[in-house]
Amino acid sequence: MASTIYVLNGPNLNRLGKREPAIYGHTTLAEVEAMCRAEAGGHEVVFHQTNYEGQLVDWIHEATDGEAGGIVINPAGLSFRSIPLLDALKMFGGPIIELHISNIHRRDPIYQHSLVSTVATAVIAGLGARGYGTAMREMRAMLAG
Ligand code: DHK
Repeated sequence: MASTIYVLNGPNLNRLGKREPAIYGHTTLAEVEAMCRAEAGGHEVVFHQTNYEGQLVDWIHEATDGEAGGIVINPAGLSFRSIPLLDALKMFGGPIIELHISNIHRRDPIYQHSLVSTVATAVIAGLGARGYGTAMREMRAMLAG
């Protein structure tokens, strides 16, 4: 049976589509979820979004304990300062793709250093919401070995 891919989204991403569309576009989170499921290639997808750091940590523990194949994560604002999130990801044994809709390296300095990038297998930033589809395709390739 194909392994499970966790797609996890951090704070404020529930507002996609109406949140700073000049930066994040007009695609809604529901449309992002549909894109991820369409690109899953037979893998089960567990798709979540939360505005709470501890909930994200709990889902990473769930993925770890459940031996999920891989994690695609947009940590949003938690990318830059969350040690608990970083520590949880360090316990996950599979590939991790960090995703940012915007190119964080062209933004304000507070957005330019992601702690999550220190444990991510790969980082996608700046492709807009399409980056989720890219991440799913690359995760499939990683899991196919
Ligand atoms: C999303 C957020 O909510 C911001 O806090 C990050 C990221 C960028 C994104 O581009 O998806 O800085």
